[in-house]
Amino acid sequence: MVGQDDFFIRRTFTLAERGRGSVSPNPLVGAVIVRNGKILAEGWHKKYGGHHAERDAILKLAGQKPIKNCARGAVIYVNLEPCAHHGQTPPCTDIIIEAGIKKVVFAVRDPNPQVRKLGSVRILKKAGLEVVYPVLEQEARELNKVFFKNQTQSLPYITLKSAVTLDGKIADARGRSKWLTGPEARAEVQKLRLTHDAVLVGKNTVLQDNPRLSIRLTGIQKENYKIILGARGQFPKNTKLLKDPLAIFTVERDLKKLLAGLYREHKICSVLVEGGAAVNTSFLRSGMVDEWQLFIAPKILGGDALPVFGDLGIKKLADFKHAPIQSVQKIGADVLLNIRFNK
Ligand code: AOF
Ligand code: ZN
Repeated sequence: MVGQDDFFIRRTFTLAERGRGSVSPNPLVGAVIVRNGKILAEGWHKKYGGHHAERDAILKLAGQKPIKNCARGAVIYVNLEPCAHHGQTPPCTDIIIEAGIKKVVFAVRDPNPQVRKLGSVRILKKAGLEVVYPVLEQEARELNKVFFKNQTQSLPYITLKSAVTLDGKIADARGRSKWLTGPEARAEVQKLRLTHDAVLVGKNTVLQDNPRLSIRLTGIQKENYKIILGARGQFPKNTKLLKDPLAIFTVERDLKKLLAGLYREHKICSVLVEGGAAVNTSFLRSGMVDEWQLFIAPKILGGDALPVFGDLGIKKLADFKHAPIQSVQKIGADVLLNIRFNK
């Protein structure tokens, strides 16, 4: 049987999802207010700078009436520890206490150092509230995997995306790669671009394909940063990315420094690395890749075709790189493996 806590925390995950695409660099957060097993109000963080989920739910419940004791004796469920700091919005702990809530159930501690140092749990307990955590912690971390990476390492979350043949090739001997995977898989790549703040490619990809790296999904206006590992001057005049105001050309050799700068200076919270082989190799070697979205086409090229990775410095079998598979999905005629390196 699913316990009540699990049930309502799962509901907060669903509500939190509604903010996807508009709350970054903030986390996805949902909240549910419950009394006697019945939901009184639901809320979620809708956009960056807007009300936090807890406040959204409490304001809905209060309606025209005063906030004071509007949720007397109720339980609030949240997928993240309520904040106690003054950011762009006042502390959630204040409004939770004011609303007369008696118990707070949350999924996972907030990794934000500002929140941590104030200690929401202590504040809530001191005000006489019961506090329960963690609940479904792994799922809650997964939901906000980008936020957790950002807050704990001051780095963007890195997803490597590759499309390969069954024998691990990304292009023929002359570098031609259009198209290995089918239309369904390519549509999936568009979705990946949408859920990341930036797309990153190496200079060979730009010279070879002259890509736009834009998001081509009907009804979507969002434009992403494009990071190109190469100096502007290295590309011919007709290079499409030269005209893109969101294109960042860079010759930074230290990947970690580059990524830290993108996070610090441009608030780029997640980067989709789209190859080619040289970029794939240096990212994998650097240990910076969190996730690998590997599309496998039912094709074989053999021989001189270009492999997805070059030399990784691995000399013997025992030194192989671990690449644990999180999920397997059939997409059209292709297969998508989701691989997690840093879990
Ligand atoms: C919550 N509920 O719905 C969210 C929280 O600048 P602010 O005021 O929006 O604060 C941002 C920080 O607050 C963010 O880094 C994270 O630690 C927390 N986000 N907390 O209690 C929410 N979005
Ligand atoms: Zn808050």
